[in-house]
Amino acid sequence: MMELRVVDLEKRIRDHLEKLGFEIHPLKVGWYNAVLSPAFHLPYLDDTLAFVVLSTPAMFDKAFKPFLRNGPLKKIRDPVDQCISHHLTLLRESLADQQVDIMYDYELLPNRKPKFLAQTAAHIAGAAYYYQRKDVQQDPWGEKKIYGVCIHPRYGGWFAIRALLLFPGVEVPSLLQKTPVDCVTTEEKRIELLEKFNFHWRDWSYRDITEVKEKYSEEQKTYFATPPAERLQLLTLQG
Ligand code: GSH
Repeated sequence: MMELRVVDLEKRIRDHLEKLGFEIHPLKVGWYNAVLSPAFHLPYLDDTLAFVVLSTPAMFDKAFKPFLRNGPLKKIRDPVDQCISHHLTLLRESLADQQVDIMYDYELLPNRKPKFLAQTAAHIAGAAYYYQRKDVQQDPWGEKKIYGVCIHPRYGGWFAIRALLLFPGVEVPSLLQKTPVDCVTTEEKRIELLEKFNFHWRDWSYRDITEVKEKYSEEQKTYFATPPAERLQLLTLQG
């Protein structure tokens, strides 16, 4: 019974979000909590079902531009964030029989910590490998603070982690954990990736560390490279 319900639930979420250019990956809260210090633990039972939600390059045309076309352009302060919360709210409404908690990547707790660690969640769910300093053996960075970065097997760095969906009423003790595809395998490439991400992130070259199947269009690149206040005037919203 339980398993069928979960398969059905996953299919409903997938059907709703994939056509909008999102990707979902299931995980158990216990897997996530197990790799983090207590300060970051999510207060759910270990077997609780969750999904990490990614936006793929297609989200821009399939969800974002239609969202802008249908809304009152001038009043929107955070169009990207609002587009995503709009669609996840609709999803939640379509799952009216389920309790769903949604945490967005842009949400902070009162102590300024993020509500959830998006890259850890993506790695643990098998969605995208989270490359960190500890994945490099001969570390050349001394005292410097080095941030890690997720790389997706299809989209390289051309995607974003947007949210975590949690189902407090649904426990999935037998969910199988997938390991993320390790697509940056050599020591040299991993060093190059972390160097690009930490010291040259503005040129976005880290996103092309692997061969990608699909990436942002020129229009989408220009959009995200432009300061938020000047973005909307860039877009051609017909069609
Ligand atoms: N808060 C603003 C909005 O909602 O429009 C800005 C949103 C924004 O630009 N977010 C970045 C993003 O989506 C940071 S996650 N970038 C896409 C990417 O880096 O791939």
